[in-house]
Amino acid sequence: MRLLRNICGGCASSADRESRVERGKFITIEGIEGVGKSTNMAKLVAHIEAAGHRVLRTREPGGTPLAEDIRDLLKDRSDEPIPEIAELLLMFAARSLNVNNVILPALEAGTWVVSDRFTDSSRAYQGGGRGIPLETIDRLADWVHGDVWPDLTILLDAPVEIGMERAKSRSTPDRFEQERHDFFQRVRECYLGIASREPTRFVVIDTMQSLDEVKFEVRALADQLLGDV
Ligand code: ATM
Repeated sequence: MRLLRNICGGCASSADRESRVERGKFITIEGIEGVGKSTNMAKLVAHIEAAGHRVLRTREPGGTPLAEDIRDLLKDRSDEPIPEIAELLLMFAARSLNVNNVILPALEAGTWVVSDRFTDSSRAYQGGGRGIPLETIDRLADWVHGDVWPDLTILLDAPVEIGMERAKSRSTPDRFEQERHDFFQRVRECYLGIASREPTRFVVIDTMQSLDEVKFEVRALADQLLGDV
């Protein structure tokens, strides 16, 4: 796992070493709207809890009171245009709060963390969708969360028209959901590109399969990580 802070092994007492808890695993779920993130996240969390682990659920942008306020600004404020750089910086401001105040403390206490979106969303939406270079986003990611990257990222994938159709039936569209088909097409392609470049962290699940098949694949991925502890 890449999520290691400096630990002075040589200077810790043997009591310290014995009490050191096994770090939790960090799993993220990604994808465009309408691919079934919430349903599959709930099943994933239940499966990991059933295996005896504490699990903290979070989401981005959001996850802390202040980060949830930033989420509201980003999703629902329409009285002033938000330049793409401001959008990116607000995403990372919220992420900094979530990583430092929620995600890292949980992982260090041995709790597993399952997050609905993380930095791959910034790469896909602000990078693929809005056109900000991925190198800029990755530099920001390095600054904001360093080595804190997920152990596993599940990318739920579906054609854009299917996702948009499913999402449309749910609620009034927010600022992101009002984007057009070609925006989401770029987001989807960017996700698939990142996944193919990082095959050890990413697993892509085709959500055009039956719900049971998707559930089976998600559980199998969790089982691999559970066996890995
Ligand atoms: P949901 O939690 O409903 O997925 O909405 C969060 C929105 O924020 C989502 N919009 N859509 N469609 C994707 C967007 N988002 C980004 O643009 N960049 C990010 O870094 C994150 C975490 C989310």
